[in-house]
Amino acid sequence: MASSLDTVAHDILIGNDLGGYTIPTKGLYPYQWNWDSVFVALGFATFDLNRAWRELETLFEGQWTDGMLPHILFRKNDPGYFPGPDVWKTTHEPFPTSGHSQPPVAAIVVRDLYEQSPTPENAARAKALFPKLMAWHRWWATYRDPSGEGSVAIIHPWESGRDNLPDWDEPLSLVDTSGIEAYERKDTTHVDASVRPRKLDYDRYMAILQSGRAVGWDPVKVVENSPFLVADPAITMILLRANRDLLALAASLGIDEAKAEIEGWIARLEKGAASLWNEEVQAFTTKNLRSGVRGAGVSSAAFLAPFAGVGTPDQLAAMRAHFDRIAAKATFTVPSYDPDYPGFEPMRYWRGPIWAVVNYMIARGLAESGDAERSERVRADTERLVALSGFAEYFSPIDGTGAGGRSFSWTAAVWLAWVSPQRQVQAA
Ligand code: 9WN
Repeated sequence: MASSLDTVAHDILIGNDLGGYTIPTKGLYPYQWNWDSVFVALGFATFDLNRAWRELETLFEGQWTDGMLPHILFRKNDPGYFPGPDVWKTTHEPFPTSGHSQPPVAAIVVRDLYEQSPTPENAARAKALFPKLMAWHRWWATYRDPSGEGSVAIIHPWESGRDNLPDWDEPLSLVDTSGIEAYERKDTTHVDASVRPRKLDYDRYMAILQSGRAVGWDPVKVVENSPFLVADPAITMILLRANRDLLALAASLGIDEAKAEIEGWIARLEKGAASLWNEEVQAFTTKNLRSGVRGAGVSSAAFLAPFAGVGTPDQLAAMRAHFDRIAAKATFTVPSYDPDYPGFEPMRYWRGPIWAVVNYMIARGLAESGDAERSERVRADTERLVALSGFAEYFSPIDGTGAGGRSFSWTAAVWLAWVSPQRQVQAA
């Protein structure tokens, strides 16, 4: 029997469904977001597989002709969010979007949906999405790893999905904000400013946005012109994992002609991920491609190595040691940033708080690599967090306080798909 939290999670998804697409939460985020929608599809798949496919299909309506899948789809204007379509000034039709992407988790979930029920109808839906996924992954390979070295770069902290991570502080400090237009934030009218990025961060976010807009969002010029260009281990590992799933999907669907290209991407990304190993930190960390400076602390990305299938035995042992140290210190796992690092802030967005979707990917990788114990620790912690603070956007790893938006779609979705004790019974 479904628990009351299962019912609440179900009702959150239904309540945030605006008709074929789902917003992350009312008020704070009134549009369709890229990786949110993908996790939302996983949640819908637990009770309405047709609706789950629909979420992904509507998401790809935002895809650009160059293959890029934007981080926000502005289907109708909502003055409650900043920066909206009038600021981004992109030219996508039939509705505007933002100008850069977000973590490429879609192929992972398309494979999940298809394998959940490999009927001819679902094969047709997966086949229709397949070339769109190829185009998006090709866009990453072409424009965000132009040197072919394999690590994938982002041009904006928003593109990472981990917006104010301490690792962005150094690259952001090099961004000149003297030419930014006057602007008014809306996020802090919805939630407390102490749990959101600081004003200085927003000024820099706006300067980078303006640098992309100035070159008409041309994918080559955006990279040349951006004052921020950082190789991100999380994006690199997620894309690697997504390519592994895309390859498996191609095999199940009998799409042989894609095989060699995807295998080429995988080989490149394996090298790229390996190049982000930071010997000093004993973890995979960011690399500022403008200054060469490496991220100096352990972020949640470090624990995505098993999910991506990367890391030598020694590197994975170091990862487990970091996990155990952090798990002993924090009450709940996995903080977005190391609590032993000076930049750690338990309530401020991506500088410490726990995000259920990141926990999902970390735990899935740990389980797949045979580490049932740590995987279960992450799941059980996520269950305790939701039981304590509801379906919040994120949670303090120290005392479990919920923060940011409430009735949050992806928290509800991963509850249904993974955290719920009922789900564990079904999976057993
Ligand atoms: C900017 C929607 C999104 C998530 C991101 C998260 C937050 C947006 C913002 O909300 O970012 O994209 O305005 O703060 O950082 O990961 O996709 O839930």
